[in-house]
Amino acid sequence: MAERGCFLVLEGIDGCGKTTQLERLRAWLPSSGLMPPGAELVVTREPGGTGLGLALRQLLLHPPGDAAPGSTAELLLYAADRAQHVQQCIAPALAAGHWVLSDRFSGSTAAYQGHGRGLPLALIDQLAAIATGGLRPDLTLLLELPLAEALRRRGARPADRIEAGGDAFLQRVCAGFSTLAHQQGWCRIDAGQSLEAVTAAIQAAIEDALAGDGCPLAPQAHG
Ligand code: Z5A
Repeated sequence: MAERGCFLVLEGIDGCGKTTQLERLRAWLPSSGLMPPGAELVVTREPGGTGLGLALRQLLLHPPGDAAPGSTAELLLYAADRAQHVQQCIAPALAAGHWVLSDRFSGSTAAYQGHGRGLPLALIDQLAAIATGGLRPDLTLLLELPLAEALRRRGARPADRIEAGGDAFLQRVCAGFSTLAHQQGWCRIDAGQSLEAVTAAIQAAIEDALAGDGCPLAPQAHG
């Protein structure tokens, strides 16, 4: 039976550069020498890593007419997306020995719905345990960027429903991510550097984390 694969997550406010760096990791990781022979890299995202998730993503970010969810319904929809994502995509890939790289995971719910919307973090933790079955990333990398720079990078692109929450909301999310990184031991990356420097910092952080024993399996990650 294959050894369980490694689960890596990128987190951060929108516009911090996750998508750009995810594509660079997609190219680099398989040739990095870190992945065992035969292991494939599954690159995915939340919301929207499954068929159900794509439908939920549309409802969450671009709801039609008066279909915008309130904050509790929003929390539950993100949890539903995650439950399906773990069950259908992440857990089977890890069990087969493949590596999974996800653009966002439970940390985003704690940051946006917890710190941003003000929903109770204890409730969010309980819901995360249900949605993930106890699965946690082996390594979470937070791309930290001041909100003003993230907004500048977003430029004239139209805001989705979450982005349209306003600067005070996004500032709470931004500060929440830093608090979570501190509390949960995430790896913090200065995303305000040049593209090349951010890429180098991410690669070095992954190599450091995986040095020696290979994938640093979190004890809770076997649930
Ligand atoms: N959400 C939630 O509320 N709760 C949850 O549990 C989950 C999610 C899972 C998903 O949005 C939304 O759902 C998100 C949180 C919420 N909404 N908000 N706000 P998404 O998946 O559509 O998108 P996103 O995750 O928010 O990210 P994004 O908008 O795609 O941006 P990004 O991936 O972080 O950045 P990027 O596209 O790679 O880069 C942005 C621009 O900056 C682009 O022009 C790049 O070329 C440029 N860039 C990137 N890096 C650099 C550097 N280093 N220097 C200069 N310019 C750069």
